[in-house]
Amino acid sequence: AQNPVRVLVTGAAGQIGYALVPMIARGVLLGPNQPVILHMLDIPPAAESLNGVKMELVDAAFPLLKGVVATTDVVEACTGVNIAIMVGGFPRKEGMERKDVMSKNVSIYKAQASALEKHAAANCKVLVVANPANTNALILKEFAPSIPEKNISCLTRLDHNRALGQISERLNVHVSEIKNVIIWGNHSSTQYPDVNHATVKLPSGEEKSVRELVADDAWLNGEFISTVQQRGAAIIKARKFSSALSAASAACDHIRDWVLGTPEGTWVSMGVYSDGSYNVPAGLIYSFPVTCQNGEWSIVQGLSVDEFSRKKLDLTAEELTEEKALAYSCLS
Ligand code: NAX
Repeated sequence: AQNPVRVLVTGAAGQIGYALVPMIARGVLLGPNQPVILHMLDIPPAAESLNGVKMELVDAAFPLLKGVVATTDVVEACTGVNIAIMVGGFPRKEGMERKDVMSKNVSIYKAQASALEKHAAANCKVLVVANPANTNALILKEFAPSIPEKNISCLTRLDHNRALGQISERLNVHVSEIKNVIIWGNHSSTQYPDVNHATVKLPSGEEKSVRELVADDAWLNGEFISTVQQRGAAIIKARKFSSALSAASAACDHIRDWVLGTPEGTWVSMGVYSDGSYNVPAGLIYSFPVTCQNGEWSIVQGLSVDEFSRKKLDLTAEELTEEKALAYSCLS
């Protein structure tokens, strides 16, 4: 039998946590043959509720789940973990200044970066889900200098999946037949969902471009983009709570593809450390199209970027540059 993999979920007593931990325990994250030990972290006010989640995990009798650590101690939570999914953070509350929210999250991610650096397993892979996801991941990277930047990422897969979902509904084709959409930039309303390289596999086996099949540039350049950008708000309006099951599912997709690889000819979107590809400023955590192999992502190179797209790539980069400056101003 394979050795269990230790998976940390922070904010595990929250909404996404509640949807995510059973997926992990069922093998959705790393496949049906990989045993896991769950490490769940939350803060003291949520300790009792966290313990309730642990009780339910015990009661679910998952065959792959070899242990559960539920704690409010960040060192205990981080010790020996191979994968860290950072869902815990400080939410923006009505009337709060952006800077105050940023400041809270900067101090959380600074502390958790140090704990991961000191106590996680070598080569631990980190996924930041909590908002502002790109900038929280950047702070984590800065304060965990011994964790390679290749191992730190943020979640834009939900946005990627939302884009696939919109195209699927529009063309009435199954989502699994569509590939190679891209989310560029920030996990925020400035993100750019790009279908210029996306294709659909037709029943004949032939691949056709999404732009050709949709045959409505006004929709693709307008409503499609804003629907994906605003989908989080639409879910809140409908459900009175923010997306949780789709966020948890996307986090599993992100880690599974990173660890087990993307299918040949297919890319996915991940927020990763920019090396200056596509003239995105280096040193931001920015969502790019990536392929994964042997546990490592690489940015897909050489895709054409038209003038319309260029403006959108730059706009979301500008927002991230501002967020970075705001985060740094919270450090001093
Ligand atoms: P909840 O408020 O339900 O859960 C957050 C949990 O984090 C709470 O249990 C809280 O006690 C805990 N927490 C707070 N500070 C902590 C700390 N220092 N250490 C450990 N745990 C801590 O929020 P939920 O709906 O689960 O969303 C979690 C985060 O995901 C939010 O920041 C949210 O904005 C973000 N999202 C990101 C998405 C993405 O695609 N990147 C999409 C979904 C979601 O909106």
